[in-house]
Amino acid sequence: MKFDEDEELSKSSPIRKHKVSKRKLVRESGDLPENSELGLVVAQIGNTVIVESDFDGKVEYIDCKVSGKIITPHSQSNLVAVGDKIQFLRSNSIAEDSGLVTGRIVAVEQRETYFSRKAAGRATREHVIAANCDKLLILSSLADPIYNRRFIDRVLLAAEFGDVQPAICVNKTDLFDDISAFEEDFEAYPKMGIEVFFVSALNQDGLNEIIKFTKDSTTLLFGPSGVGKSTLLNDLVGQEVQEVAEISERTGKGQHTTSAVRMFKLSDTTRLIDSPGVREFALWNVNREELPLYFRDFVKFMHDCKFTPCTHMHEPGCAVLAAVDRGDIDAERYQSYINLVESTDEIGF
Ligand SMILES: Nc1nc2c(ncn2[C@@H]2O[C@H](COP(=O)(O)OP(=O)(O)OP(=O)(O)O)[C@@H](O)[C@H]2O)c(=O)[nH]1
Ligand SMILES: [Mg+2]
Ligand SMILES: [Zn+2]
Repeated sequence: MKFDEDEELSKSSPIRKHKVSKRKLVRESGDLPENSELGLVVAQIGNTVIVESDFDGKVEYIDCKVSGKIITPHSQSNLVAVGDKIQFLRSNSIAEDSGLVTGRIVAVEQRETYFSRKAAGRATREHVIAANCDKLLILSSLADPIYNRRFIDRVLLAAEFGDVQPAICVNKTDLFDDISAFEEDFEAYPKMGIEVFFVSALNQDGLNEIIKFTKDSTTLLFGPSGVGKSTLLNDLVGQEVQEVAEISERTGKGQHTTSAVRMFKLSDTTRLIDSPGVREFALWNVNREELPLYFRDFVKFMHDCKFTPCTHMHEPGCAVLAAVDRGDIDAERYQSYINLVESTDEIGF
């Protein structure tokens, strides 16, 4: 099993991924080697995992591989993700690319939270983008590329599945004189307890709310390519730590500039994770019956449906449909629900 299973990521990675041919022996439990050390995965670049070790305040970075025996409770997803707490064994060599001491990951701890999707491409497996993050900032933009509410709603659900607190950041407000129509389009979210921030990362406008949201937690920035994730991250870090690139003139889309998931430490308690822009986002492990429960804005109406179970699609006396008709449930949210139900039909859940 390869641990870097993201085709999109490997295609655009400057460091070519070489096939992991060596077999990995994955076990759910077992004894750790005596001299293993605790570390935190802070970056994943192709087959290389950068691990931060903090021993009595002495911070060090180790260039690790995942090979040989590994103990992990997550054998069904990628074995290692940024944010994972791991045990590693140090070796006495220096990595050519990074100049760091090398090591080997021997165990991964149980993930407290995670943000995952169905792996890109044809394979059906889970791809955990980040583990143990407290919050998720879904980045989108008013134009170049224009936001997609279907995408946002799917990502919100994935956050719910993994127990990560989501918020929505709508970037590039500088491109419009009047953004009131856009603000209206996002009105449904604050009503269900999901914060929405309208910002211009370029002009550093509206960032205070984001600083407040991310303070004292680990936050993953996630969204399509070109929406300004790395621009915003650089603003928040206060330095140009991540490369930023122009939108393609030909397609009006981003150019997949960021190619690796990478964590940055702003203070002892605040961390941000930048991630590569994705082309598609499919949910992992959607259960059709449970789906409505994850639509927070549907839940309070569902109890009044005449039939149980109710798919909220066509049943007479459906309270969710009635709420959509009255405008008490946002029509676009309902459309996202329908799309998801239809996609679960296709994949046979
Ligand atoms: N007008 C405007 N442009 C912005 C803003 N934020 C970012 N951009 C531009 O959008 C382009 C893409 O920005 P990036 O930060 O590289 O986007 P990204 O989301 O990190 O993209 P990937 O790494 O490819 O996923 C760059 O040309 C930025 O200068 C903004 O607030 N307003
Ligand atoms: Mg980027
Ligand atoms: Zn119903």
